[in-house]
Amino acid sequence: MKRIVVTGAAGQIGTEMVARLRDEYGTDAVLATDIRSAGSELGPFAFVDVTNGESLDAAVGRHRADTIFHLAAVLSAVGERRPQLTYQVNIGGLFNVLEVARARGCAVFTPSSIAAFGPNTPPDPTPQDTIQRPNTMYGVSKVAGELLCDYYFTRFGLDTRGVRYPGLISHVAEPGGGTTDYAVEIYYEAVRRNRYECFLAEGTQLDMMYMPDAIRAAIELMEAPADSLAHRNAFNVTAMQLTPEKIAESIRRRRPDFELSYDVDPERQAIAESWPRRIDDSAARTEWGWEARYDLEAMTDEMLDELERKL
Ligand code: NAD
Ligand code: AKB
Repeated sequence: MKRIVVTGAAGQIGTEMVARLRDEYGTDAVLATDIRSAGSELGPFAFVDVTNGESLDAAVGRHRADTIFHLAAVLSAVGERRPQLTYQVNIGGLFNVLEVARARGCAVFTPSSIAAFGPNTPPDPTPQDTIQRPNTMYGVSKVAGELLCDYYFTRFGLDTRGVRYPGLISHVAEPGGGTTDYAVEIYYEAVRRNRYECFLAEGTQLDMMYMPDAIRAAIELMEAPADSLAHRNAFNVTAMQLTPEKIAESIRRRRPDFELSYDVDPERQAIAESWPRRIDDSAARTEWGWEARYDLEAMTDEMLDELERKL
């Protein structure tokens, strides 16, 4: 990877991915693109709507890119409110990225999600290769994306790689409308008000990961020798299994008066209940040495330190 285009660069992952890639490969080597301009002053930036294949092709060509980190997407909760848009951006946008990459010989990183599983997937542990019948448009788009990326590898020899991220927790850019957003909001509200009203119910367990691990996972997978990969796309990766009350308990080590209450949103609760409780990431560990570094306590300490500084 030497010259990289990042789509969806202004989002929760993109903001930190671009910064990390620029540290690694140089500021000018990384072109950030999005349909909004957040962070555009920090280095090379272009407005690119991934549903417009020509505009994407022009940006990739002008930058002489050899790699695309494709992060532009609509997430699960917004996806249920806007399923048609989700189809266009998540499936149509990925198709454009793969076609541009095919024409220009680029490697492609595309994140899938725990949302690619559904209510009849074995929830604990969820194997790498298993039943995938999600019941959200976001989940449908993620399964289609996994299959498309595999197809472009086997049919055209394109170097496509990807992981199934769990819910990601971070303090730099706020999340973009997912079901796991509560696990970020809880830290912001702990610092702002010392209390949080959670939209998921007590006991709802989901896989989660702290952002620095998620960024490292993407870069390590893209740098892994191709002949070590039996899978290429959609590697299960996880770091911890969290419930709202587990996070609250961890916050109370530092803020003993922190209060957690619940006002459950039935739509997002139903989405969460259709997802795994614990995914098995042994394929990623075996094939490219994946290992998370942050556990809940280390993440909580860093999240609170950073948000206390920021807010
Ligand atoms: P986000 O919502 O924070 O950011 C997505 C970005 O895409 C936004 O900046 C948005 O402006 C941009 N975008 C939307 N439509 C676009 C279009 N038509 N053209 C170009 N850009 C467009 O999302 P994120 O959390 O950064 O997620 C990035 C990727 O990682 C997505 O594929 C998502 O499904 C996946 N993922 C994220 C998480 C998580 O917890 N954040 C978990 C699993 C998978
Ligand atoms: C969401 O909740 O939609 C995302 C995800 C797990 O894909 N954070």
